[in-house]
Amino acid sequence: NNDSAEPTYDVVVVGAGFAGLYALHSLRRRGVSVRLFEAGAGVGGTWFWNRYPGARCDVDSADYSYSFDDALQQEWEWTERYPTQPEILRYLEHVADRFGLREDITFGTRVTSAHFDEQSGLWTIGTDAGSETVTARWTVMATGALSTARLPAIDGLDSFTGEILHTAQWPTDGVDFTGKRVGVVGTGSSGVQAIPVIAQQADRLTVFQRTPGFVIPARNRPLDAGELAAIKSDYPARRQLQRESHGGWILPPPVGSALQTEPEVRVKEYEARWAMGGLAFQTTFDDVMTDLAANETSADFVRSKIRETVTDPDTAESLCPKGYPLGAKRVCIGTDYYETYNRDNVALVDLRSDPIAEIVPEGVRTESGLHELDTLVFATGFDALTGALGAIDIRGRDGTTLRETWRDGPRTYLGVAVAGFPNLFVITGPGSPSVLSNVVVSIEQHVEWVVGYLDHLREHGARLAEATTQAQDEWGDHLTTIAAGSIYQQADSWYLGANVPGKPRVFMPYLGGVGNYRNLCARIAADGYRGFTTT
Ligand code: NA7
Repeated sequence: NNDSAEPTYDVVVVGAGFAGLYALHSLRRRGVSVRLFEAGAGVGGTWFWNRYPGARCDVDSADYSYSFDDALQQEWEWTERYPTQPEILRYLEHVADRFGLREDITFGTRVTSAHFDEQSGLWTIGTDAGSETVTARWTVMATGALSTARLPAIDGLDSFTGEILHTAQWPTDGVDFTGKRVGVVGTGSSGVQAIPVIAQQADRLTVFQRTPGFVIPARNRPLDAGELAAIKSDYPARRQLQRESHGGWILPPPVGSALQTEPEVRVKEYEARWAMGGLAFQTTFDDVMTDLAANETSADFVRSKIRETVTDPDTAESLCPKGYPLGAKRVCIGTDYYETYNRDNVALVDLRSDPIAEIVPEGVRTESGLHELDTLVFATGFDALTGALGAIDIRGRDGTTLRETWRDGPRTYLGVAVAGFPNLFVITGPGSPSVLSNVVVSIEQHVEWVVGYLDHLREHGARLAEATTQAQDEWGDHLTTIAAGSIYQQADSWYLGANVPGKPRVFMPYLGGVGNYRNLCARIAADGYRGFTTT
C-alpha cells in the first residue's frame, strides 16, 4: 500500500462547459489544487461547439444562467427571451474571466484515459497532448450529456465531394451558404433551429426528414430593460422556485386535466400556450405527459397548426408527427419552422416513404432519385449521456473498464457515482434528471453536492469514497420503476439510447424532477452520505 503518494493535483476536472467551470470555481475556493482539461480551444462546452446558424437555448435566458453569485447575475444583461449561442458563449467567457478560471485550464487537450490505481488510490489521467500524464486523487467528469456528435453510417458518405458539416462541430469562423445547394439531415432541436436560417441564405435547401418532431413556436423577442430588471430584483425567489420545480424552469402551471376539459375550452387553452411560446405548451394540462389520450389532444392541436401553416398538403402531412406521444422525444422549439416549407427554395424529402439509398459524390440518392448538393449538414444528434464517458478509457478497481461495466446500459448511484470507480464523479450523468431539466439548475445542484461531499470526506480524513453496488442497484430499480409505463417509453429517443444502433435500450434519465432529486440528495447527505463506503 502506497498511501503516501502525492498526486499532481487534488482534483482533475474534465470539460469547461457550465458544469466544469462551476466545479473548478467551487473547488478552488476550498484551496484544493485543480486542473481542468478541455478539448476545445476555449470555454463553453456545448456552446463552444454548437455554432450552427440559429443555435439558441430553448430555456429563458434569465433562468438558463448561474445563480451561485448574485453580483454575476445582477451585472449580466441578457438581450433576448432565449439566448443565442454567441450570447451564451460570451457569458461563459465572462464567467471564466471574472473568476480568473483560465489559469487552471489546459485548452486544446482531450482526456483520453483515466485509470485508477489501487496501490496509490490515485487516478492517472492521460491526454491526447502526448506523453504527459498527471495524477489526481479525485476526478470530476464534466463531459456533458449531449457532447459526442453522431454521424450516421450511410453508404457512400466518404465519397461526397462537397462539404460535410455536423451542427455540433461547426467551424468557428462560420459557413457562408450563399449560392449553395444545401441538404440537412435530421429534424430534432438542432435541425429545427438551423433549417429556417439556412433557408434564408442558401440557393436551395433540401431537408431529409426521418421522424417529424412536434415543433412549438419559440416566440422569441428582445428583453426590455424593465422586464430584466424586474426579474433581477426578484432573483432569490425565482431561483428558489427553479430549484424546487420539476424541470428547473419557471412555467405557468397547468390549467387542469385535458380529458376533463370541454373540447372547445381545451383548444382555447392550447391556443393560449401556443401564443405564449416555448416549453409551456407541453404543460398546458397536467395529464398531457401522463395519459396517452390526453397527450393525443395536444398532438392533434399541433397537427392542426401544421396543416393550417403549410400550404402544400403533402408536405404538411409529411411534417405531421404521428405514432408517438408529444414530449416522448424532446419537443422542438422553433422560429418560422413550418413557414419555411412554404418557401420556393425549400423541399422536404420524407425518408419514411423515400429512404436514402446512398450518398454519391454529387449528393444524396434516395429511392426516388438524386438530390444534387454542395453542402451536407448533419443535425443527427449525439451519443447521449454515455457517449463522452465511453470515449474515454476509464478503468476503475481491478482495471475494469467503464465501457464493459455499462455494456448492458449505464448503472450509477444518483447519476454522479459508479460502484467500482472510487473517487470518480460525473456531472449530468445517466441516472440524474439533468437532460429533462434546465441543465444549469441540475449542474449547480450536482456540483454543490459533489463538492459538499468532498468537504465531508476531507473533514473525516477519508481518502477514498465509492458508491456501493447495493445503493447503485437500488437507484437503478428506482429509475426503472418511475419510468415504467411512462409515455417516454413510446418513442425511439436518445433518452433510451434508441438513436444509436446497438446501444442498449434503457431509459437513462431520472424522471422524478429536479426538486425531488435535490431533496433526496440532501437527505442522503444528511444521513452521512448513505450509499457510499469510505476508506
Ligand atoms: P436529436 O434530437 O437526436 O435529433 C437528431 C435528428 O437526426 C432526428 O430528427 C433523427 O431522426 C435524425 N437522424 C439521426 N440519424 C439519422 C439517419 N441515419 N437518417 C436520417 N435522419 C437521422 O439531436 P439534436 O441535435 O437535434 O438535439 C439534441 C438535443 O440537444 C435536444 O434534445 C435538446 O436537448 C438539445 P429520428 O428521430 O432518429 O428518426
